[in-house]
This record gives sequence, structure tokens and C-alpha cells, in this order.
Amino acid sequence: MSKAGSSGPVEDSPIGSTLERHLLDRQRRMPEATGDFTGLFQQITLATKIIASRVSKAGLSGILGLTGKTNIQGEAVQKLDMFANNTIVSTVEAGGHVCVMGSEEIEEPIAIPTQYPQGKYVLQFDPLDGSGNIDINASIGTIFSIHRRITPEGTPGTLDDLLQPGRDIIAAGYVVYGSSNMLVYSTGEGVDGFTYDPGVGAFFLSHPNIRIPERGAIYSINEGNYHNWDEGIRRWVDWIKTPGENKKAYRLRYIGAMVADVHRTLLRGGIFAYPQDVKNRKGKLRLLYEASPMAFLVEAAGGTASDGKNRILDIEPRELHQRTAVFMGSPADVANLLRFAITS
Ligand code: AHM
Ligand code: MG
Repeated sequence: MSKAGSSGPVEDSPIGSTLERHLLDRQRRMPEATGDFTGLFQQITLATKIIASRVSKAGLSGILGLTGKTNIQGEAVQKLDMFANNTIVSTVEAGGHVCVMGSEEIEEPIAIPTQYPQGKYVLQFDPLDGSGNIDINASIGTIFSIHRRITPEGTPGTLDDLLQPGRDIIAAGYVVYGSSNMLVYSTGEGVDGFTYDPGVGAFFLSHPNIRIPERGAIYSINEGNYHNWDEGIRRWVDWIKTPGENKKAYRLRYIGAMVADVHRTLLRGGIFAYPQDVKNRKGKLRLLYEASPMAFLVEAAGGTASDGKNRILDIEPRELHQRTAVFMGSPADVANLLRFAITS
């Protein structure tokens, strides 16, 4: 008969490491931690499990299709976008850990109802990124980032709490709803990936300490915009897909959901790009809840994230729904892009 009880190392555990255990281990390493961060993370995780469940049943439950409304970007809002948004808001607001939230789907800062505590964190999220993929059963995802509030504790949070640069993020992550569902997150020290086991209802550590390769062999960009790009970007794309001396042509992969395209880039290396173009002079992707969280993860995995001139994490936000150009991925691949971008 074996001896009872064990809190031994995870490698010896018969069940592997759950996300909950990972978060608790992290909390125990920080004597000043109050459990607030862990609590917030658990609420975010719960919301993404509810979203994942609904996404997997989308075709069955008649929830596909447009609501008939447009969001503040003027894009059609699909039912699942609003479901995902409302799920995150209602799961997180009651927890007492945040003082304000910002969402792609909601024009103004999302206040925390006064019956709940006004917490010390600030949550920003894109509830369902890549929503154009919903109706074709391709990958979509949720992106989020957490800052500490900068306004006085105990008061309602404000827009100032949301307009913080990416370098001050304390944790960011995404969930990709794909052939399996994965949560990838970082608190700045390394990036860990967890795969969801639907039978158990838990995320298990499957990709510890993700490191992006120094150089990849894939470029990811909507090349249909070629004729709308600046000349430097066009020359870079011409170069990257042309074989040369000591250089193979890069392969193109683009699913049209930033979560899925950046997830592949983190694991396989290469570059994901969404440049500015004649239609979107400041780029298309949103700084606060798309570009910054992903830049935080890419940098924590050893990669580079730039808007073509500056580090994305150093951009000082001025608007909640600000857009930016995005170039992120393997350091050598982003460095090559920048050589073309800045000489245009
Ligand atoms: P969304 O958040 O409304 O779904 O839009 C953002 C998406 C990104 O996930 C993706 O990288 C990009 O828009 C695709 O845009 P395009 O269709 O112009 O290539
Ligand atoms: Mg999005």
C-alpha cells in the first residue's frame, strides 16, 4: 500500500499540471500575493470555457449568423461575439477583482456595477477574435490583458486605467478555439500553453515555456491588400516569397484570425503582419485588446513586435479603440521586415 498524500513535483503527478495548480504555484512563490490575480484569472478561464462550449455547439444551437447590428468599428456583429462579450463581463464583474473593463464590442469603458467591489485590476479583451471564421468552422479565439489600475483604489475605474501602454501589462493571454482549445498566457516570465480536456473540464499544461524560433519559414499576411500597401511592404513581400542565394521562399499561411495566426507563429516561428494600407492608414488591428496582449506574449517568448517604427508595447494609447500596424514574430524575420519598412 502506498503512503497517503503528496504535493510533490508536477512531473510525478499522475494527472499532470492543471492551469489552477499552475496559478496557485505562482501565487505561493509571491509572498505578497493576495489571491486577487488568481481569482481574476479563474473567472476569465471560466468565461472562456463557457464560450468554448457554445462555440462547439454553434451549428446546433442556431446561434450562428448576424445580430443585425454593427459594432463601433462598423463591422457586422455576430451573435457569438455578443454572447462571448456578455459572458466575460458577467463572469468577471461580480468577482470584485477589476475596476473597469474594455472590450472590442463595447464603445465606452465597461463600468463595474456599484453593488460589486471596485477591484485593483483592469481587464481588456477581444471576446471573439476572427469572428468572420465562425460560419465556416475555422479557428477563432479570445484575447485578453490585465493591468493594475492607476486611479485610487476603491473608486470606479476610468478611461485612464484603460489607456495604459502594453509595457505595463502584468499578464496577457489568449484562448484559441480550434481543433482543440488552448489557453496560452504569460505574466512576463515565459509563456505557457494549456490544452483543454473537455471530459474533465480543465486546462492541462501541454506547452511549458514556449520559445519562438529565432527565425521561421512562414509569413502570414492578407496579401489581397498588396496594391493598397506602402512600397516598402510590397518590396518585403516580393523578397520573402522569392528564393535566393542561401534563402528559400517563405511559405504563406493566413487564416484571418489573429489568434490562430499568431499562435502558429509562436510555435513555428516566422512573421505575422497586418500593415497600414490606403484604407486603414493607422492599420486595422486594435492596439489595446489585440496588438498589445499579443505583443506581450510574443516578447515573453523571445520574439519581436513592432508597428513598423516602434515597439508595440511602448505605444502610448490615446483612444480605447485605437488601431495600429502590426509586425510580430521571430526576431530575425521581424528585423528583415523592418529593413524594408523603414527604407520605403
Ligand atoms: P475581428 O476582431 O473583428 O474578428 O477582426 C480582427 C481580425 C484579426 O483576427 C485578423 O488578423 C484580421 O482581422 C483579418 O482581417 P482581414 O480580413 O482584413 O485580413
Ligand atoms: Mg479582433
